Amino acid sequence: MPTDDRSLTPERVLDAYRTVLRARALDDRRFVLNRAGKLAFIISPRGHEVAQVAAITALEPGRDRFCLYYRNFAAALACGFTPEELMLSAFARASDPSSGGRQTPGNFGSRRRGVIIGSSTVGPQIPKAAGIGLALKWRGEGGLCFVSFGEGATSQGDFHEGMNFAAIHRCPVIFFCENNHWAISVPQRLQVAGPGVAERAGAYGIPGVRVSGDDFFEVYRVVAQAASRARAGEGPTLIEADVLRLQSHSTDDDQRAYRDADELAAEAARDPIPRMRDALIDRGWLTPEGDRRVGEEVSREVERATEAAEAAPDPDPASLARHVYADG
Ligand SMILES: Cc1ncc(C[n+]2csc(CCOP(=O)(O)OP(=O)(O)O)c2C)c(N)n1
Repeated sequence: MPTDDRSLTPERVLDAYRTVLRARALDDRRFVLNRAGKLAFIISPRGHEVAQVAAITALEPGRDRFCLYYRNFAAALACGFTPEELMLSAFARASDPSSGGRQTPGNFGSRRRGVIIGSSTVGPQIPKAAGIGLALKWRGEGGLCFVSFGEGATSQGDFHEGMNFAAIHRCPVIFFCENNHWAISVPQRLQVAGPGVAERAGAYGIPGVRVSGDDFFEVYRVVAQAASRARAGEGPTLIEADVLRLQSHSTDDDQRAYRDADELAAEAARDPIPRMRDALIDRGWLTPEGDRRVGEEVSREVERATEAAEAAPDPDPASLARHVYADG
């Protein structure tokens, strides 16, 4: 596996950029559909997209396992979920591949993509990932488990249990904390004691790395390095990606009620997507005209995905107890 950005071809990065734009455009559409009363509830990845897609780009969907959390909409796209599949989940349709419309959207699951479905509870994917990492180590096929969560989750016991277990058994796990500095309305200073999350790795004797989540190339680099360590049998790494929460916690929340208006405006001006676009233009990998074309293609994809998902049938009420009780 690559350990630096030299192996990132322009094609791979442009593909990742398209995924980032797809995530943003789909999410914007989901927001409008929610306000129109067509979708019950969604959690936005706005501000996290670049970090999420960069991380998954450094890994191997199909070989690796992914324990994603509810804000990982862009990561799910990078793992191979299609726009239509994610819209089916948003509309809670029968053909939603994650749960047949049973879970809240944001609980991503796909056996063939190695994405292990979670729940909306904060934290339990973390010890689960440690166990999956141990199983992958025993299998000896070089796969690893990537697990993501917010900084709020690091004050749960699950975080410490998962880190401790994975460190003791040198499990091939990447702990990826997306620190947006807010857990709903609770700021980091009331949630995370000490200077931050990355420092906590030292207590378990594993590397802890802090990275700017708006820098595609840096996030790719640190995740690729953590992957190399994991595949070489050197154990887990904790990565803390500093990101912005550019949208309220969920569509049921309004962050203007508890966040400073100037701070929100300043963060909106630091949107990571234009930064990624500019980096690609600077490298000569993208032109403004090419950017416009990708944007238009993505808009058409969103149209098609929305129409298909809206027209898809709801789950059959007779199947309500399926996967809850044994059939028959
Ligand atoms: C165990 C548990 N406690 C509380 C909640 C309610 N809850 C849902 S999301 C959330 C905030 C988590 O914040 P963070 O981990 O920082 O992730 P973010 O949503 O900011 O990405 C809380 C408290 C929950 N779902 N599960």
